[in-house]
Amino acid sequence: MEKLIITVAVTGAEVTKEKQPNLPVTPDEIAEEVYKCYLAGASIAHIHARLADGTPTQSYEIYKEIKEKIEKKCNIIFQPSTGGATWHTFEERMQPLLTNPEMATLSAGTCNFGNDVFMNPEEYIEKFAIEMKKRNIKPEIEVFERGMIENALKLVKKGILELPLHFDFVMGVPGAIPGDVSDLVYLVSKIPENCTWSVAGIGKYELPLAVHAIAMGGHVRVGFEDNIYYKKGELASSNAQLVERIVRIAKELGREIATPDEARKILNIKR
Ligand code: KMH
Ligand code: ZN
Repeated sequence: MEKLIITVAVTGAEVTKEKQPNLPVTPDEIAEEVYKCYLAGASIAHIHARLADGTPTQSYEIYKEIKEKIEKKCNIIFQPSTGGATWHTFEERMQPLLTNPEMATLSAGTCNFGNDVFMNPEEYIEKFAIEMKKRNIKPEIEVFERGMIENALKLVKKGILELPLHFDFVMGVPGAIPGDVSDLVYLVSKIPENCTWSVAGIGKYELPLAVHAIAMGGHVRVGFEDNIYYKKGELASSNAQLVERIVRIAKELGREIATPDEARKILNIKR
């Protein structure tokens, strides 16, 4: 089996310091947290920027600052969010792409997101994909519902996205696909054979889906964006603690951990 790519989603757009006191918020805090996760075994850092007061922002300047601070510390793959928070405009969501990251997320459809709606009409998906192609940015296709796989494959037919794609199944968001193992097996069965995939289980789904992904040959995303607990009733002490657990489990299951450069090869990232 391929080595395991661990993505860490250290901050997200929804979690607050009130809920998780160890949440990294400032560029310095985010870069330091990402570095600790890199040392623990993460090879991709999925990034959401925040203002100093914790408000989610898609500001080009702040993403650039975070990128530069991370790059000074390590060679982890910087993967900013084009999803932002549900209330960010399309133009705001575009801004992180101006930092020319190696990789970025591309949400492939609209879904309910708790009490909000995460808006991704075809026009948005296509425009994000065109910008990524122009800048040679590897998209990670975020799949919150089964139909989103087809939306991405439609763009392959149009020549805007290229196979093999890398999918991230975000499972257990209230209002979108649940996080049962049978749902994961179903999604995996619907992507083209040569594509790669990871799973980001929300909340209580994070650990069981990660364990199944390791065994199935997929890849794993963990971090405070998706889950703030180490176990029921016990907050995680850091994002690195969540990465370290995945590394331990993977080793027990005979899956080696990919370095950032090995992840670049697996994902066909050429710069
Ligand atoms: N915060 C969510 C509304 C992404 O990063 O690309 C969207 C999200 C997806 O987190
Ligand atoms: Zn995100």
